[in-house]
Amino acid sequence: MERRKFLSNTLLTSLGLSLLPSINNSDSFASTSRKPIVMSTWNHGLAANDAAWVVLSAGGRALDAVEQGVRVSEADPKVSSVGYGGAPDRDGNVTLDACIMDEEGNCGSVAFLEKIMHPISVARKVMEKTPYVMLTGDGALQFALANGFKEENLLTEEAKKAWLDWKKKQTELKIDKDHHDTIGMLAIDIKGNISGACTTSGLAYKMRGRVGDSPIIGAGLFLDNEVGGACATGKGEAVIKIAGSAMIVELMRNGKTPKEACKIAIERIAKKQKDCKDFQVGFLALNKSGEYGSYSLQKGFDYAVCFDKINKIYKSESFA
Ligand code: SD4
Repeated sequence: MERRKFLSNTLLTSLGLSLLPSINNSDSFASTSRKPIVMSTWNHGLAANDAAWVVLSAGGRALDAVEQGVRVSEADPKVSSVGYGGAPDRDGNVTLDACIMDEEGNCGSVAFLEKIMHPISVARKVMEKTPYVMLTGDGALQFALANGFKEENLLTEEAKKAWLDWKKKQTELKIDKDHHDTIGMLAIDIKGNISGACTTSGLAYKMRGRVGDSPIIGAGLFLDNEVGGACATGKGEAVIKIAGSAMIVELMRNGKTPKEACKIAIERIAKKQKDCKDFQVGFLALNKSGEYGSYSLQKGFDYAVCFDKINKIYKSESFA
C-alpha cells in the first residue's frame, strides 16, 4: 500500500474508522486467503501485534512473530496477568505458564515457572531442544538457567502492594473483566503457515502450584496447519474441562466459521458448568484463510487484529 493511503488509514483507524481492510467485527470472511495476519487477546494485544507484525511484514515465520509478539506483554509491568508485573500467587510468588505451537504441530510448554521474564521463550526451547512438550516448576527453571535465561524478580512494587491489600481482605477473586489479561496470539505468515502462543501469570492470588489452561496444549492453545488455530483467556479450569482450543479447531475442521466455533465452545461451558455466571472465558479463532472470530462468556472481552498494516481492537460478542 502506498504511504499516503496507509497514513490516512492509520488516522481513520485511530478514529475508529477504516477504508481498509474488509475485516468486520467477529467472523470476517475472506474470499481469498488473507495473510499475513495476527490476532491476540485484550487491549495490550495491540502492542504485541505490532511486534509480531515487524516479523510478519518482513516475510518472517509465524512462530517467530508470535514469540516476539507475546514477549512485549511479558515484559510490560502494566499488564497484570502476564510475566513481569503479573499478580502473584497467594503467598506472593509470581508463577508463570506459557506454551507455543508451530505449523508442524511441534509444541513446547512451561508451567509453574518462577523468576524468568520470558516463559514463552523457555517454552520454545523446550519444543526445540528436548524430546518433551512440557516442563514444570523447578525443572523448568533449571532448564531455563541451563539455556542462558537469567533469574529476575518479577514482583513489581505495584503488584506487591495489590497483593498485600488483597491479603488484608482475603477475598476470593472472580475471573471477571478486571482480573485477567492473559495473552493468547495466533498468526499466519506470508507462506500461509500458522503458529500460536499463550502466556500468563495465571489466576491472581491462586493457590501455590495451581496451573491453568494457558500452558496446556489443546486447552489454552491449539492449532492445526490444515485448519487454523484457537486460544483462550479467562478461567482456566473452565477451558480445560472442555478442551476448549482443541474443540474449536475441530469444529472449524468440520466447517464451522471461527466465530461459530468459539460460540459453540462457550455454549458448552454455559451448559455444563453451573457457576458460569461467576467467571469469564474468551476464545479467539483464526482459520487458514485468515478469517477470524471470537466469543466470550461475559461482556467485556476485547481483542486486537492486525492485517494489511491496520492494527485495531474489536469487541467480542458474548453469551451473557
Ligand atoms: C488461567 N487462563 O491461568 C488463565 C487466566 C487468565 O489472565 O486468563 N488470566 O486460568
